[in-house]
Amino acid sequence: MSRLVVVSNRIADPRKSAAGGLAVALGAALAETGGLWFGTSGNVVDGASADGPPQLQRAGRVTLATVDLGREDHDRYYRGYSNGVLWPVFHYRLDLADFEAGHLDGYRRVNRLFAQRLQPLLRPDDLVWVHDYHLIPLAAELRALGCTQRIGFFLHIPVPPPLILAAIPAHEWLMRALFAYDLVGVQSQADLTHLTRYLLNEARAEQIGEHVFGAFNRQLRAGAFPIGIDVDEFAALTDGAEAREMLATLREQYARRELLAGVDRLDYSKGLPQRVRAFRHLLEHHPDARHRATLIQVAAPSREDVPSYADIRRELEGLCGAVNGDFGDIDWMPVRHIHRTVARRRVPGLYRAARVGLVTPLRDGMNLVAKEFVAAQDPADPGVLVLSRFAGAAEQMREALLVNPYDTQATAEAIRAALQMPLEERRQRHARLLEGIRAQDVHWWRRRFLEMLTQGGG
Ligand code: GDG
Repeated sequence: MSRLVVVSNRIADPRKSAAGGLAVALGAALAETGGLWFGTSGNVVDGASADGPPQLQRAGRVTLATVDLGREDHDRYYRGYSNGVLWPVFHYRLDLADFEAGHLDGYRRVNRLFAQRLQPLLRPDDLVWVHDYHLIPLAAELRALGCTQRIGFFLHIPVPPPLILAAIPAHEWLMRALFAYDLVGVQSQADLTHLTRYLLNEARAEQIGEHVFGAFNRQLRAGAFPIGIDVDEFAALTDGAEAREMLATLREQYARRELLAGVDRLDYSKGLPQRVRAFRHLLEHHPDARHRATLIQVAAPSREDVPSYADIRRELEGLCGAVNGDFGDIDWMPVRHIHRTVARRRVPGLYRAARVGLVTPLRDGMNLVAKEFVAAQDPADPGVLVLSRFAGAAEQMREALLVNPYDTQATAEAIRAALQMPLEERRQRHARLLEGIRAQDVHWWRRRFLEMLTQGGG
């Protein structure tokens, strides 16, 4: 069996309890093959990026290799290009993209630096798996250094329609770089359709087989690999002391009320203002919900050095404040907006206490919160998931109440339907959803991707 090498912008120690499901899943695959995980350390150093080989650290059978980035490299590659250009454009937000040329230079430079530091660590029969939009050109840089290993790429965020991609000034260069990979994985069928159309119409690739494309003297295979969660790990977390304590506290505090819960990074793609407006609409038009329904919205701080993130925070705070001011009472606060990261071990307690889980992004690659919410429910008395049709997860989770988050009234009606849903229907929907997320969990995702990468086609 080939050694697995995972490359991502940040690495997480799979043994640490703060590590999320993805780190756990990749950690298991890495441990099986005595693998290597390569990425930035998260330390930003003054001046230039660190010279010399990466820092190596053992984590059980896994080797963690990290590089420190210099301030300017970090700013241009991470904040400027990855999160100031690629993130907004891939989430259909051309209006938020800042196409400053210096950002692209930094992005190229850091990808080259990654390749230079990684290449000496690679063995000829390694299987290399690169993650996400920060590292699109990495395989091209590795190939330029002579690497012939099989290299796969998985994009965690959506692929927008071709004409949106084509607005990126260097889109030809960026998308051409995909041909250095043997396999490119995306989250959903919609993403795969957009990618295919881009490759055929914009990159003028030739279609060689189903999802196999030829251009620039290379072949590229693409596929949809919807990511899942580790359902058992999440169930164990739900059963843990901290989640139980959270659940007990919320049940006591909200004994006579019904909770709606949202847990997101504070990101404009997550549709948080739209969600609060829908909740406001509910309170405005259905007075019976007043004094009864309470929305707890955890909005974990994220990318605070990118200006559009500061804007969304202010907008959300304004909306929540107005709902509380207009509808709240001495003994009832309609919205609790928590701008803090809640400990991972407590999160399932909040999910389980909620009658309704609100997952209403404007665009999302997959959205793991939707799956975690389902995994955390009590099958005998489960909460209802209200899910945006624009989350990748909506392709799989058809038994959720699917909504268009731009449609305030319809979203408010779906929340109302969720609050009023009879027990039997809640159980049936939950059972089907749980079956789905179990069958297509994170291990299934990882196995399918790696099997296809191993089999070839490139
Ligand atoms: C990208 C894609 C795709 C959130 N708040 C807190 C917290 N979280 C955890 C959730 C969940 C994770 O963060 C968020 O995952 P998502 O999938 O919702 O979203 P992104 O971070 O945008 O991830 C996305 C994903 O990659 C995987 O491919 O699904 O579409 O955008 O696990 O629970 N965790 C803790 N405290 C919080 O306050 N501990």
